[in-house]
Amino acid sequence: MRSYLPGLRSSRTNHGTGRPVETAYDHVTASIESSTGEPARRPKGTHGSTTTGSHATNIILCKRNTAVVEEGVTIKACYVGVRATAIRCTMSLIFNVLRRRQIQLPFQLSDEQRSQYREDGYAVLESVIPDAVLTKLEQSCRKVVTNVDTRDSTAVEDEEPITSRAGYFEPVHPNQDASVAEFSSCPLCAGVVRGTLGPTAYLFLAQYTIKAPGTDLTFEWHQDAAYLPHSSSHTINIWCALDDMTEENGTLYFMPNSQVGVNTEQPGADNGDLAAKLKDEVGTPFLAPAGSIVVFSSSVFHRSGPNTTSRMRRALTLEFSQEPLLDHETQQPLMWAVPVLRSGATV
Ligand SMILES: O=C(O)CCC(=O)C(=O)O
Repeated sequence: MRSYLPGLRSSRTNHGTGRPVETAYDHVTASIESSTGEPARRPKGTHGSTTTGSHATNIILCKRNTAVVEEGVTIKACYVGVRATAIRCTMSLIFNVLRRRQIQLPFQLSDEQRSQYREDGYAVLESVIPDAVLTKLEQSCRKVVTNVDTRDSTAVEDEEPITSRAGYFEPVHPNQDASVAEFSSCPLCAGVVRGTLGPTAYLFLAQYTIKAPGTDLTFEWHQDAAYLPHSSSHTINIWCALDDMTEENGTLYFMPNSQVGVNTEQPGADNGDLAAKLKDEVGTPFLAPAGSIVVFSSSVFHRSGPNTTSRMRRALTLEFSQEPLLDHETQQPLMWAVPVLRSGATV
């Protein structure tokens, strides 16, 4: 009779005595008894059933390393149960390892993404953030919103608490947020940074950029680099969609191949952003599901529209530089300088 588990011997007669044999195996033991307390017998011609007429067969996982098996009684039912459990455990183990590995595996931009970044100044990576990671970031984002709302509800401005916000632009330092810390140094981010910025990188800002439902909060055409006039360092923005990004909810738009020079002399727009000459241009929208990333050079022109939907539009932006951003006069850091990559390896 064939064995159903490695190391498990099937029932058999003790040669010579004709008595049941003790069958030892590694992980489980089983005794099969009928409901009368008598050892269960498999009717001739049947194979491995757990019930035999009125004799319900109980399978009991009991003492380790010993199974008393009546001559001629199959323990196939037991094998099947144990096998199913073993398969379930193994599958769950493999699944968990793979799920964790998804973000632990080295990540590289594809050739297409590299050339899009080189030519257009930005590259789109659709649905690259694993679901489990996305869930953690959403939770972290929700916590930030709750904290801000709590702060606002107790703050007094002109004697009145702030009751509504058009948007939230809240920095989240990795030292204060484990999900952001984990994500900003994960192989996915490291791969994107390496493929765009190079082998040495510092995180100088991480923030949630959230547009409240039904707000006309917009950002006119601008270059992020225009806000870093003291730096000549190449910088990038890894903009991560926590929600599906659509034209209706205020996604980003890019002006491809506009990453030429940085004009810090642009006049300020109403909302304080630096407006560009591109004022009447629409640009190319970033339309992608939650869990997607658009990585862009800080000198490419981009803008974003209003959120006309009934739901928040949430993103996490991570900004990296090739070297710490220092004030030229004081040599003091202008922003954070969290080392992320050194000689191509994560710090
Ligand atoms: O999130 C947005 O809508 C605008 C963000 C932006 O323009 C930026 O991060 O530079």
